[in-house]
Amino acid sequence: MSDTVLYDVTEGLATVTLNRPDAMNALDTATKEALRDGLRRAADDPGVRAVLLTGNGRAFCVGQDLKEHIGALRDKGGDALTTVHDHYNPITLALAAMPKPVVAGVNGVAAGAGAGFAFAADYRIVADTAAFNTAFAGIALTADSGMSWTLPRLVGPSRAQDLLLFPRSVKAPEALELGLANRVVPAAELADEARAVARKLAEGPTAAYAAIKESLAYGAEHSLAETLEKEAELQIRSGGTEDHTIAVEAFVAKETPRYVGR
Ligand code: T3D
Repeated sequence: MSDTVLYDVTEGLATVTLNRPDAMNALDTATKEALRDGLRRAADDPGVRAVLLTGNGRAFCVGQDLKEHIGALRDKGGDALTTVHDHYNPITLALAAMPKPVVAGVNGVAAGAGAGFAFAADYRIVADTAAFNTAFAGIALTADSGMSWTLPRLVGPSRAQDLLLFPRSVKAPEALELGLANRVVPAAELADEARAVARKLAEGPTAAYAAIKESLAYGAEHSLAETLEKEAELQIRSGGTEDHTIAVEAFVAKETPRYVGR
């Protein structure tokens, strides 16, 4: 793992931290590769039951490192034209299709692909000093990192058009109002609160969470009748987990369930 992305697993929670604070966690090639590989590792590790994605320093992530990018554009080399396929798409898919919950602890500004990654997470807890900025049109690019899919689903098509055509920094209170943030907390409390939310999910019924993610993604693309069939299939799978029996036994006994994550 590169030192620009830190990876830690503690008690079932994988914390993936973007660690280029002096560059506002801009995504150079090494960072994109390490982030992609770290998220895949978290997805494949059965010991990981939730993922927290956050950043060190004053930014969450300002997207593509434009200082690296301009060199690649001028030289007609580097990964300027291939990075969406090689990095942004796999990272976004790893987040969205992660078979366990992903919390974005948005410690500061999230711009371009950085905002796209936060939007692909399942829960966004946001520092009151943070902001989201789609940024793409500001450098004559279209949306990537899944933003054409996630943003209209979060805020509706009209607001998505506005935010993509006229990029601006949407500060935390407005982000909460629009549905870009699930929760806003004082900046000094962001790290602890984000860890607490992610830890609570890591102690939860992992397989049911995976089924909920699958069901929501399916429902977004299919008819009600098809979604009912999918729900039935996923409910049979969820009902067969050890965690379901543990939960019902605990309910009947008026105890707190201790989930095993399968
Ligand atoms: O082919 C492809 O690569 C496609 C891939 C696309 C993926 C993308 O993510 S495209 C979008 C790239 N990101 C942006 O366009 C965002 C650019 N940044 C901004 O608009 C603003 O910096 C922010 C709104 C994010 C924050 O504004 P503010 O006022 O808080 O900070 P600032 O003063 O603008 O920036 C502080 C420093 O960070 C500054 O460096 P300096 O002057 O102190 O040396 C600035 O240049 C640097 N910085 C900010 N964003 C980036 C960056 N450096 C490199 N890459 C950046 N993306």
